[in-house]
Amino acid sequence: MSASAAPYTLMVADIHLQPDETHPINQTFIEFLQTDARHADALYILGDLFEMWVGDDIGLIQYHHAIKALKALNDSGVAIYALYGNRDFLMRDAFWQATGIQPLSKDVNQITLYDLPLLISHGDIFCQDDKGYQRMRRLLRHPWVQKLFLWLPQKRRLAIGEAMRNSSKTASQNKPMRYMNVTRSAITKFFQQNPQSNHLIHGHTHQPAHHQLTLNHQVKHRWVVGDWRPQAQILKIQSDQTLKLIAFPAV
Ligand SMILES: [Mn+2]
Repeated sequence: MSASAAPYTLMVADIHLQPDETHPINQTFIEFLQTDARHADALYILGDLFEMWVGDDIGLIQYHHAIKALKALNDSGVAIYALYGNRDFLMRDAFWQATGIQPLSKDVNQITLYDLPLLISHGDIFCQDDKGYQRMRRLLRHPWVQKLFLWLPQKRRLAIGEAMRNSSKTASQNKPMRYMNVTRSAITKFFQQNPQSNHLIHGHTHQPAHHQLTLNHQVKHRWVVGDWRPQAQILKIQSDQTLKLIAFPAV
C-alpha cells in the first residue's frame, strides 16, 4: 500500500463562508469537499464554518451550495462533525438534517482517532485576556437568549447579525494583540485538568502552528488550524498517529 493510501482524518476551522455564493472562499471550500475530503475517513469542522448564522431558515438558503456539497460528502460515506464557533452557534436540527453533520456541542470535546485521544475546541474559550469577549460569549450562549433571538423576524435577525459582525471587526482592530490569542495560563490549566490527552487542536486565532510545552515531564502539543485566507491550513491526522498541518490547495 502506498503512503498516500493510508487512512486519514482532516480538521478544518475558520473558513468563514460568505453569504455570497460566488465568493472565492466558498468555491475553494466546495472544491475541497469534492477532492481531498472525499478520501478522508472523517472531516471535523472546528467552528466558524460560516461568517454568520442567524437561523436555519436563513442560513440554509444563504449557503445553499455549501450545504449541498456537505450533504454530498456525507452521503459518499465521509462522517462529518462540527463544533460551534463564535460566528456560527445557532445551527439547529434543520441544519444537521440537511447536511448530515453530527454536532459536537461542548466547548471542548474529547475524541479518539486511530487509538489516539485528542481534545478539540473552537479555541475562543482559551482567549481569557479578553474579559469583555468572554462576558459577551456567556450571554450569547445562554439558551434563553438564543431562543428569544431565534423568535425574532428574519429582517431583525439579519440586521442584528450584521451589526455584531461590524462591531466585532472594529473591536478587534482596537484590541491589544494578546487579546486575540490564547493565554498560557488557560492552556496550562486545561492540560492539567485533562491529562488523558497530549494533543489539543483548535482554531479561532487564525495563526496556524504546532506549539509544544512540557508539563510534568510530558510533552503536550497544541495544534492551531489556520483560516482560509489566502490559503487553507488543514490538520491531517494519519492512521499511524502522526499529525501535520497541510495546505489546500497543496503547494
Ligand atoms: Mn472564531
